[in-house]
Amino acid sequence: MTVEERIKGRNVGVIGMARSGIAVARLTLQTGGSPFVSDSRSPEDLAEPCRDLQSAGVLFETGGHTERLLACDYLVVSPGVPLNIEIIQQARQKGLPVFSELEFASWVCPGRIVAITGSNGKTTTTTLVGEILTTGGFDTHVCGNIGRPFADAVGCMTADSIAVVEVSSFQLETVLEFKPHVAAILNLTLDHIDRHGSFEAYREAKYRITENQTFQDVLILNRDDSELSSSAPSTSAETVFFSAQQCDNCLAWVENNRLFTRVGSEACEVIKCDQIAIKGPHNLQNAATAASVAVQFGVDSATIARVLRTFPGVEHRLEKIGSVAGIHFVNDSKATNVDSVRYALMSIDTPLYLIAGGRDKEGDFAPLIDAGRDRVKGIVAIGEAREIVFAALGKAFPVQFAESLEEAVEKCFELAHPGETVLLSPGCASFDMFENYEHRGRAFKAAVAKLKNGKNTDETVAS
Ligand code: UMA
Ligand code: ADP
Repeated sequence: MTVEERIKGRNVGVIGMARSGIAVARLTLQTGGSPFVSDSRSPEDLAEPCRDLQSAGVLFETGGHTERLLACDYLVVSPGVPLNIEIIQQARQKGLPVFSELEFASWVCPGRIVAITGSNGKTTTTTLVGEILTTGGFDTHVCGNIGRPFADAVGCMTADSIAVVEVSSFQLETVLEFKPHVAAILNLTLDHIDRHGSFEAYREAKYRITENQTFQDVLILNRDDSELSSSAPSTSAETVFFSAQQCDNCLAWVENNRLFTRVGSEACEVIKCDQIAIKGPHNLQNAATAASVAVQFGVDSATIARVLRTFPGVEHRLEKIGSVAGIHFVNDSKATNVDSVRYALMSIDTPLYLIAGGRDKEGDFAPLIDAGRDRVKGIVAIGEAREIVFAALGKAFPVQFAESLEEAVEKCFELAHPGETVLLSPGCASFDMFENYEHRGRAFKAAVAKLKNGKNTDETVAS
């Protein structure tokens, strides 16, 4: 079916009036369809999007989802909307198709699609791939779960453009024909159990990234990830691997502390690992993924190396925010699951004090004992999960509690010595104490800035 047939003249029911829903409504209008947007929040909460939709002449409802949605030709759901809500169940009973914003936007996308998923590293790798392809001369559009909806980006693309789409399990749950030219799965560890119910269901959603790929497409997998190696997705795509270790049949790998890619039958040295600006073993995997994607588009090693040398990483991911009285502070607020904390501990090479906790996501903190044995001098646990952190790690490390993030920062500052690090890497969601992880990261930086002002030193702290 052509895009025209799918959208033009169709009544498109859109669930969710935040970024994705608004972008889907706009794209529907641009493509000649009639959107109807529905949101469970009150009109007071949605004053701004309501105004925008009204001025664009889009029909909408607030305060709940009604049968008006069931009169549409199909529904497009925002990623944050769980699929078990009543209106979606009713739609399915009625035989009404339900698609994700990702699926819908892909119908309209005129260019090639690179889709990147995984439990951790999506935003870092998506941003890095975007930088490399842009530097390589491509008209590149970074979008998706990273913040700018894919449905927003497709309107700015041409047949020569490349969409680099960060893709979440929520978006993949309701794809039908979504078919990336290049897909990458970085890793798979426990996350989002509250939405998917089990690790298996979460993995199944992630693996849908490749279900429509054909032999002309490429699937890039992490050779070092035990889950991806032991239960790889079944696919028709050409499957290639990357590794942060020596690997004979990988497309990108690390050998003698250098990153290599294979171009044809040739091994090409890209860069010495210590020249890569983003640090830590996980970022080596992200760099190898990005190099693997770049090779698909013929980007040369010098261009890849140029970007890897300067790419500073993304805010709230192992972000060095400065030092006070010789004590270093690192903001890793985006570490919302335990595996990202494990990598954070492996990435810092000084003794450290860890601030962890928040809203529990049923992660098992026990792997942090081995990862932190040589470096963690103490832990300050915060938020709803602090007793869980204590129960899991209290026998291995000294654990204290703090009532607030600011108090946690002060406690760590009292404990730490010059040359040591205070690391915020919570391993939990932020919603018990903050609006989101960015808010938590900003609160951490503000607490550190306050320390700095109290100390009246010349040292710098980013805000
Ligand atoms: N809503 C309903 N009915 C419901 C539930 C929610 O109407 O039953 C409404 C809410 O009232 C709200 C809207 O749906 O108005 C929220 O939709 P949304 O959460 O999908 O919000 P968007 O702004 O569209 O953000 C989404 C992604 N959000 C989620 O997946 C939760 C953003 O990822 C993404 O950046 C954005 O689309 C653009 O593509 C965020 C995220 O947290 C960053 N992702 C998760 C993660 O990274 O771990 C997967
Ligand atoms: P995502 O978008 O998947 O959440 P981010 O790039 O935002 O990934 O990073 C989230 C957290 O995971 C940060 O704490 C970061 O340091 C860590 N991280 C980044 N890349 C990886 C990786 N490849 N494996 C494990 N952890 C990672």
